[in-house]
Amino acid sequence: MSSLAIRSGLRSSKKLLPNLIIKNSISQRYKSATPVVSSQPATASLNDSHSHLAQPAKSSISTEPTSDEKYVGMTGGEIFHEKMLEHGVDTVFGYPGGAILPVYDAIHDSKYFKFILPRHEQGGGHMAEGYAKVTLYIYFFYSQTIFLFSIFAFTTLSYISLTSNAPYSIPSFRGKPGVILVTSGPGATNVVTPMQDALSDGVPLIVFSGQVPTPAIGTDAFQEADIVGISRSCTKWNVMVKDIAELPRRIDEAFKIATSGRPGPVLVDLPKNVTGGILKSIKNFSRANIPTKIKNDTALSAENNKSLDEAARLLNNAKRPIIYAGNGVLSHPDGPRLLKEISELTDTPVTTTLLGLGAFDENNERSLHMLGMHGSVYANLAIQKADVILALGARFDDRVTGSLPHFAPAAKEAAKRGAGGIIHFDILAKNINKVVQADIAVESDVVKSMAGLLSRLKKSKHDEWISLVKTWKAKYPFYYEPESSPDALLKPQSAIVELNKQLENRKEDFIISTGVGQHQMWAAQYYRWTTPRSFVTSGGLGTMGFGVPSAIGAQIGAPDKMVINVDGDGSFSMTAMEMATAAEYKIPVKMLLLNNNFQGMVRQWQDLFYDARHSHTGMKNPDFVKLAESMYFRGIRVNNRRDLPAAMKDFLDEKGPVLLEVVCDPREHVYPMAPAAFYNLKWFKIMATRILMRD
Ligand SMILES: Cc1ncc(C[n+]2csc(CCOP(=O)(O)OP(=O)(O)O)c2C)c(N)n1
Ligand SMILES: [Mg+2]
Repeated sequence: MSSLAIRSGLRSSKKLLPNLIIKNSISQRYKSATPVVSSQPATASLNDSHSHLAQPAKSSISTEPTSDEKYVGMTGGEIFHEKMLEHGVDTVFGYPGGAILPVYDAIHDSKYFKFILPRHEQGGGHMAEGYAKVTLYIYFFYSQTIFLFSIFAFTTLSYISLTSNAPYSIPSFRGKPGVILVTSGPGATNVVTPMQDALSDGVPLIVFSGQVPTPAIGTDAFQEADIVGISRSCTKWNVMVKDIAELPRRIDEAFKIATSGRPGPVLVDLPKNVTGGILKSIKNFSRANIPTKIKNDTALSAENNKSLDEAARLLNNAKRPIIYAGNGVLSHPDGPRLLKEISELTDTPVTTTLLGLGAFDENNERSLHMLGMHGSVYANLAIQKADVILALGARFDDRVTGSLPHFAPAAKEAAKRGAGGIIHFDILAKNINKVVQADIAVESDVVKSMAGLLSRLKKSKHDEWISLVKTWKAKYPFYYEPESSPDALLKPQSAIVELNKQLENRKEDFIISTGVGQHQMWAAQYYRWTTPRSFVTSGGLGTMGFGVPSAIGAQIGAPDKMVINVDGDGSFSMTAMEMATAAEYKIPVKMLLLNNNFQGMVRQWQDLFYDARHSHTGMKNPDFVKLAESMYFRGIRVNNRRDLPAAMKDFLDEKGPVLLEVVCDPREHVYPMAPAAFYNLKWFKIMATRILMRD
């Protein structure tokens, strides 16, 4: 019998028969449906290179009954539904299909959560990521029932967690995970990109995928894909639930693993006979043998404390220190505060990665803004000249370091004399010494390590160093050549400058998402980032198409903020259809579309390194205003300097979903730029001088 027939049989009989009889009949049908095949995938995959998970303790199997008994008599779909309530899930993104129908039936008209149906599973996955990226603070303050109690608990727990060696494991501090529920085969494979994106950027994402019934696995059944195998390298952990008795604990593990350590994606594969079957008894799947012992990465070990002593000694004696802060600083509400305190106490300038933007107020005089390939000249000069580099929750991505032999020569030289070096705090062992050899490493929760460091630091002043850095800041600002006249074709940078100007003093009310390309870099460069978790962007993977859906997810996660997606025409076109999702659910996101009618970033590389041969990078775009209007957005277009301020104001004042298309010059390049192979001090000076000379 086809799955559809089973489904319609269920619907018609449901009216007549008691619930339990229907459930039993379904599970009987599954039992006799297909021959049993012996080749079954591994039960759980601990994808260790991405995670903190210790191997299972083999001897710890226990037969003690667990609280799972309360699920006896429920279908797998119903257990899933109850688990969402238990884990405080308020939004599920997803797309149905045959293999996941028992779950969809169980969540029909759920009172527990909102359901968002995207137009493509990739869109749903990025929505879930956008939601997860902004919910760290929101969850705590808005989802808990008693606001005042939350403040009290927050203060107390922060104090305990940061002043003692006791591990703190409050999921809200890690952000709420994004949850997505998809069907088997193409539904599941469409989420591969969001999973890899979440893995690259440390985003807690939980994917529940339907699967063909267990007896059919390995038979090339309709819509069968080995998603456990496919997703092994793009998840922290994945599992196929082969017995309904395992389901409750597997769902619990998924939440725990996605949100602990360095957050990341997990996948739980749900065969249809498991979700459609009924839990009759809980068997011996006790929680004691769960192969997911989370390493205690939040406590500072004796070894960590020794390293912190050494790190403090280097910083206290530094002549030219710099802090290089990444996404890890944003993993806890206290991260940005501690960063500011460390910077102020030790008079140390701070540069951030792309994903670290917002961790440090960029209007602070010690801010050096973003570093790396398209980072500021002054941040890159400072990191090259610094004698002590304190890397906080950042992983020395190649877009940051450029050519490794040329990276941080002064710190490396100081380390040889015992008078400086590179200090690296990271929660993930894999990130330490992966790219750059650290002189001192603290493998632990970054924010906890920062608190430990702060207590060891003494007040210092670096007048000479700070004044040198300020000279660079004045000499090599982010710069572009403005339009030659008010009617000339707009420069894309002008749109970001105008946005920044109009949002001045109210940045905390806004979240910006982006696609990938030049527009993303200009947003990073010309918007002054002041607020933690206000930037939602695809960093490690650089996923075009991320902007539209992640903005929708962010708007759901942070309903009191206004979310603006700064996008490029190429990236936007990949997932623009999700605007229909926004319209359907009345999500008032804004799209600021920088339309250069080109894959601008690739064109830039073709201009610079391929004699300006624009091989397949130009695009004949649709009429974006009409496209927006067809999906119930308001559409506005601007193409000159004179009209930009009024158009931007109109765009920002609009209460409903709106798109502002900024038609702009395709010839612009993102500067500064340090191509990976030539990244050294000399190159930067040449580049910066060239930019200034154009003026
Ligand atoms: C899914 C995906 N495919 C290809 C790329 C390679 N890529 C990086 S930037 C870019 C062009 C982006 O064009 P657009 O979105 O219009 O942004 P612009 O650079 O013009 O601002 C491409 C093709 C990518 N990052 N992601
Ligand atoms: Mg473009």
